[in-house]
Amino acid sequence: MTERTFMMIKPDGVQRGKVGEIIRRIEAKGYQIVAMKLMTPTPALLAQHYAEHVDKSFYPALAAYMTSGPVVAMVGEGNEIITGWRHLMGATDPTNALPGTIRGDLARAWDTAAIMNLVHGSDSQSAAAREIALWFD
Ligand code: IDP
Repeated sequence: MTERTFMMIKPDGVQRGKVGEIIRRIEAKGYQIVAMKLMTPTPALLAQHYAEHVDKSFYPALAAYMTSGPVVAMVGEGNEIITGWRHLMGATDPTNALPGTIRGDLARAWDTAAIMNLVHGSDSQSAAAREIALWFD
C-alpha cells in the first residue's frame, strides 16, 4: 500500500554532514521524497511535534537539541513507508540500533541528556497525517 510519512534529518545529521548519506539510503530503498525543506524548528513547533513527550523529564534537553540548528523536513512516499522507514532508522538508542540501520551505522552513543540519533519518522498512519500537516502547508 502506497503511503506517505513525515521524515526528518535532525540537527546532528545536518551539523555532522550526513544529509547526503541519509537521503542516499532513502532513495536506495526506492522511496520518493515528495516534499523537502531546511528549517530551524521553533520551540512552539517542536512542542506540538513532540506533544507526547513535553511532560517528560528529558524534554528540556530534547528541545534544546532539536532547536539547536536546521533540520531537513521531508515527506516520503512509498510502499509501506511508515514501517519501512522506521526499520531503516533503527532503534531509538544508538547503542541498541543494529548495524545496517542509519542510527546503527552513523549515530554515536552520545553521553548527553538528549538521545541524539540523526533521524525521525512517524510511527503510525495517524502520526504521519498529523506531522505532515504540522510541518508542511
Ligand atoms: P523515536 O524517535 O525512535 O520515535 P521516541 O520515543 O518517540 O523515539 O522519542 C523521540 C526522541 O526523543 C528520540 O528520537 C530521542 O531523540 C529523544 N528521546 C527519547 N527517549 C529519550 C530519553 O529517555 N532520554 C533522552 N532523549 C530521549
